[in-house]
Amino acid sequence: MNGAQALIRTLASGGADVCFSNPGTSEMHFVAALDAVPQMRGVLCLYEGAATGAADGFGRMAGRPASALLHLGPGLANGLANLHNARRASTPLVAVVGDHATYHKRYDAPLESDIEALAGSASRWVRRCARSADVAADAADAVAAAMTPPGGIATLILPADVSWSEGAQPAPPRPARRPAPVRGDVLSAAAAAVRSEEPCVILLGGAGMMRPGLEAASRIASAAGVRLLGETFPARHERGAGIPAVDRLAYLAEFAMAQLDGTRHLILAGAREPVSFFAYPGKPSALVPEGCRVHALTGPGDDVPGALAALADVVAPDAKPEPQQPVRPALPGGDLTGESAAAVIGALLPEQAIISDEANTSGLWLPGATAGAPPHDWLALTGGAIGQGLPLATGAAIACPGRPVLALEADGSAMYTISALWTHAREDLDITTVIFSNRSYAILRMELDRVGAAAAGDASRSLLDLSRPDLDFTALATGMGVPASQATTAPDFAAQLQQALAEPGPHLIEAIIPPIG
Ligand SMILES: Cc1ncc(C[n+]2csc(CCOP(=O)(O)OP(=O)(O)O)c2C)c(N)n1
Ligand SMILES: [Mg+2]
Repeated sequence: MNGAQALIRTLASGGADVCFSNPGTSEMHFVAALDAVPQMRGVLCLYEGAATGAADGFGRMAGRPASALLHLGPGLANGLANLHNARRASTPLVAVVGDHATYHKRYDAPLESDIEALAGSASRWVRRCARSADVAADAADAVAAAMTPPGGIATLILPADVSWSEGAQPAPPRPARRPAPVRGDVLSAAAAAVRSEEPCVILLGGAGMMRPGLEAASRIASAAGVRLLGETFPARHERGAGIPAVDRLAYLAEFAMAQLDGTRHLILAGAREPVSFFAYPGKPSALVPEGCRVHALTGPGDDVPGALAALADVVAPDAKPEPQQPVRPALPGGDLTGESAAAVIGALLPEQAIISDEANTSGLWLPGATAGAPPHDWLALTGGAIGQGLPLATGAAIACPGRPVLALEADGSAMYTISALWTHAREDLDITTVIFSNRSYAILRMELDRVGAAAAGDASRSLLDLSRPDLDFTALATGMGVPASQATTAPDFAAQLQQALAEPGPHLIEAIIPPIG
């Protein structure tokens, strides 16, 4: 067996059995090995950012790594923005980066570059395979590294001759490390904070945004003075009717500061200490209010739901979680706006939907409109690098066949990785994409004022404007095999969304809406 076959067998038996791929010459033996190893599903992505984003979506929903196959340094570099988002999401992911044959590197051929340097920026683990006899052990180590709580990116650099040389054998999966339980003294300190009855916020993040963590947190919130908040951009938030609701910390620092105002104890459960997304002249970066004590109930790799349940058992042993009641907005009439589009989505959201949310400014009303919809998963833009949403939907749909996926996409962000639509069609994925076509980088128009940059001229305006020409998303989608329509009123949008959700396979609706503000 050659190195590539042993590698793929080892990845697949370790659970990394989908490979989102954009191959090149140095990966041809990897590609050929897919025929010999049917346990591995190769999925072609037409841009590396679409492959890494899909691997992120898969990992978030499957709880096990997908792999991404990338072509040397330039292929990895094209995939880095979504690897960055995956890193911030703590997604388990194995990136396989093909390289020149070991003996070819010294010739400095055109694609030669410093792969390790690029990989190091997003990976928690990087290894270069040296020999085909070792490649399977390297792959098993990569899967284990990716799965080590809370999850992260393992990058395996695969020279072409290691891939094509014989003498390899698959390796068995390594046992996964379990999340660490909360320490007694940490638990006592958090319990004392809750029992102080001083204003206390539990900031939830990571695994704390899933149902078991939310239910435990909801029990704790029955204690006097305790409020719950969620991190601004969760990797995966289970929400909807029957699940305890939690508001997320606002993106805008002034709103987040208002949410945290007066807090004396901030308990971190799977979340980092809150900071402003950007610096603004004269405004603070750290959002913890003055005089507030921070209690880290969990650190990276700790058992977040377990810690919350242990805290609930101490401070609220008899409390029951308080589930969100089912409630939906009425279908609106009239103009299509961010607000009326959100009401339509809230009214029609199907059971067990997965939402890939990159709606940006047009998404302001979505959390409220969908809070009481049937239970669903909400995947946010964890690392702030736009171009995540369409690929993330690819991976989520492949991880969860049978569940409807909604990609809620701002127009500017959609264009970064628009080729993901082709993979939606190629793999016949049940993804409904809604493009919020406000023909602008609306958030940057807002930020222009907020950072105090004096700009009102045509030159600056034109850099934040997506018209001249208008993007034709229905043409882009149909050109890649995705049936598409355009909506300009709320009832139009409702009818088109209803139809798209009723039919299997991918659809795209371009919702023409005005920019906010
Ligand atoms: C990879 C990357 N490049 C650039 C940016 C800067 N950026 C932030 S928002 C934005 C435009 C967003 O426009 P759109 O997606 O249409 O959303 P809208 O603001 O209109 O709601 C840009 C370019 C970024 N966040 N990430
Ligand atoms: Mg826009």
